[in-house]
Amino acid sequence: MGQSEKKWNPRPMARLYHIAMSPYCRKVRLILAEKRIECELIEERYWERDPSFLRRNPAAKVPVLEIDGKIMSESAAICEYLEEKYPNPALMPVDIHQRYEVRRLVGWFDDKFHRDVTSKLVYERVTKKIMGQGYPDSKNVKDGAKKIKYHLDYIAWLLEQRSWLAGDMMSLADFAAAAHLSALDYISDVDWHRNKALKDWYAKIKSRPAFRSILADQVPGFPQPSHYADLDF
Ligand SMILES: N[C@@H](CCC(=O)N[C@@H](CS)C(=O)NCC(=O)O)C(=O)O
Repeated sequence: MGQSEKKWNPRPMARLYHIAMSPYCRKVRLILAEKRIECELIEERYWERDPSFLRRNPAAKVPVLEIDGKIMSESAAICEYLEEKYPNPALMPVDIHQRYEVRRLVGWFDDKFHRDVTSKLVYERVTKKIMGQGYPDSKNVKDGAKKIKYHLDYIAWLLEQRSWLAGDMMSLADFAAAAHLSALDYISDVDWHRNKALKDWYAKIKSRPAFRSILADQVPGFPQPSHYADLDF
């Protein structure tokens, strides 16, 4: 292969099996992009249970990342691997207590926030339709819409004391939160006017080059709202 061919057709360093609206997949995409790791995205309709997908991840969940000759699943483990293997830019603080805080918040968003909010809004409104599982359960949607308020207030409360969610540096915790919020923002379920600190934080993270691929997402049957990719939302 000639030099120019290499330049125009670089071999992807990584391959991510994902679905666009999955917060866990979005988090991994953001971390890969922050670390400037090129990644080929492959849509994996996990509910179709493709045998090759089940071989890659018997847990049948996305994201699945192929990198460095390995196949990886579980987004938190993937992100920590990326952090250790590709430490620049650093997305984990050095101090052990601050590292704990990052991990606590990643857990908060990927477990509690997901259970309270993302699963009740994104999955009910979007994923169910894509999977052909019928209409949103209005009780769940109502519950998610109620609970997101408390979570947005919690984020705002954290940001009143810190410049980033887990402390004074941008970390995996910010990307975990932004991954969920960006999926919710795609369906206009985040009230950015609820708190200025919250909006300013999201504006900072949204304007990072790493966010571009997520802002370009188009989910068939769900047109992107105009504010979604707008940096002055
Ligand atoms: N703990 C996993 C959760 C991944 C997950 O639940 N992904 C969803 C899509 S957002 C999925 O693949 N669900 C399929 C299933 O539960 O069968 C992670 O962090 O990677």
